[in-house]
Amino acid sequence: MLRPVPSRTQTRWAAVCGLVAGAAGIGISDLAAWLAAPAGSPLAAVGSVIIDLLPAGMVNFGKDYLGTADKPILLAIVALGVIALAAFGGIAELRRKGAGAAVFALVAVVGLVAVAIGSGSDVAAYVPTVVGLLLAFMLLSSLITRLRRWQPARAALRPDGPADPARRGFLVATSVFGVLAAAAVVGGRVLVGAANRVSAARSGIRLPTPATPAPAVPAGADLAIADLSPYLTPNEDFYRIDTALQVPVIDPAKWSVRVVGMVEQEVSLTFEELLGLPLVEHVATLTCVSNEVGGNLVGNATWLGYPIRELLARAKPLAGADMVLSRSEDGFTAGTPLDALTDPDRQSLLAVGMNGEPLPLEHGFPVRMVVPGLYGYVSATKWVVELKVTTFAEDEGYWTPLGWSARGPIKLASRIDVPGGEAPVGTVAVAGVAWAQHTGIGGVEVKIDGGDWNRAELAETTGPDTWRQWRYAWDAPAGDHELTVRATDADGTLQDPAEAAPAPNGASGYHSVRVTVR
Ligand SMILES: Nc1nc2c(c(=O)[nH]1)N[C@H]1C(S)=C(S)[C@@H](COP(=O)(O)O)O[C@H]1N2
Ligand SMILES: [Mo]
Repeated sequence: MLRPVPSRTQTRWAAVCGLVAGAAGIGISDLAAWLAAPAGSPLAAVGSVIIDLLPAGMVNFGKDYLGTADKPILLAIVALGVIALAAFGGIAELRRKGAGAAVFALVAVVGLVAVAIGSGSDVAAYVPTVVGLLLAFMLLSSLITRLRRWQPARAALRPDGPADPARRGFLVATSVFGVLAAAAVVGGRVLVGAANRVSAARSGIRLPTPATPAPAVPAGADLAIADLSPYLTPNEDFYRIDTALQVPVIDPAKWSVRVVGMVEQEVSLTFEELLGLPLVEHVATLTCVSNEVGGNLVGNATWLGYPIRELLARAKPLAGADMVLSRSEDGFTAGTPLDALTDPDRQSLLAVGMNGEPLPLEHGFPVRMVVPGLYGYVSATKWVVELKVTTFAEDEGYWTPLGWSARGPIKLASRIDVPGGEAPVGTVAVAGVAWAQHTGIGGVEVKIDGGDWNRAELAETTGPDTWRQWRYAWDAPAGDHELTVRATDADGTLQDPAEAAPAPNGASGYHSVRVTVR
């Protein structure tokens, strides 16, 4: 079939369509990266790969002559390259349906390869490129369809004929989407750029040596059984719970926390001042009130921070105050009993470090609270910016009006991690973790089917604020079995067997697993 050869005007407009769609793709992928996966910006990923491929001499030349503008300039060059290819894709799409899609897909593949080089196994990092590609192509094909309808080739034959509604439709759509695409490019860059700058600032932080180091983790704290939760939870495996749609991006140079409310003296502290104070290191197990029996919204880390009691001592709480309402940069609040924060025997920290690194962005960078013994929703405010000394009568934390208790001490709990669903006949290691933060675990027992409770062996710990691993050597006979665990705290209190859902103040009941032995 013969296709009409597009006129030059039409070809030019097709290039404009490609350009608009390409820009939209870049902008949308950056916005998606900002929302979902900051490492997933294809533009930034391609930029990083180019920097890695360039000879060091050239990179340094760029730094010397362009200063900190080197990266924005590189990204602008990459973006222009993408847009030029997209313009070509527009022309290709006009000539032959689907040809533009091929050009766009090719550009996206380059982006995906760059993302793969940068952040490998993180699946979320690929989403922004794919979303950008799909939207860019949808836009391109819709603009090209309008362009075909307009047929400037024919319109050009009668330049002063009646206004062509198809022409108007095409021009309006192209300019509206052109403006939106430009806004997306600028907005996406600004937002992702801010996230990347803060990540870079975080990488540049050297945490001070603690004035009070945590006790060394005893070798016997980790039984090193396959699939048993490690004593210390690596940051990348640490559970994450928050109300933030978007991880707050806070420049540490601009961060400060203020102590206000029922105090003699308002106090404020910058990040630099905080790092200059004598910091304490403390190992503590964080737990979410939403954790189901046997669930994994619990993790153990070495925290580095400044005791909140010291900060409160400077502010001098007034008589009558019984709560501190901590507020995060994104508006979350937690109501913590004042005495849990002033207690000289409880290491409640304004934490800056987690397992030897600055806090990861999603775990509260630059500063969060950690209070041993209390569920996160009433104590562990991430991205904390204000501590208001107040009363339970006067104020309530974010979750309290939504049906959760105002006070949230962590319930004594235990969990079976291994074996999974199956085990071989013979001696099987049954193992897990148990926690009773701030009291400590005194014992763990395991029951097989309807039998007696058997005492498990307890691993060591750095102190009462962390979970404890436990194991029990089970002589497993063939068949289907049910294993159940229960713990006793260091005061001799037995774990509550009554089954309760997480709301309003934490789940209770014993964890059981079914195992098939053969
Ligand atoms: N700013 C902020 N801090 C927050 C929350 C939140 O939603 N926003 N959630 C809390 C809850 S419910 C828990 S269990 C802990 C979880 O901390 P993590 O995500 O570092 O594990 O953070 C607490 N701090
Ligand atoms: Mo939580």
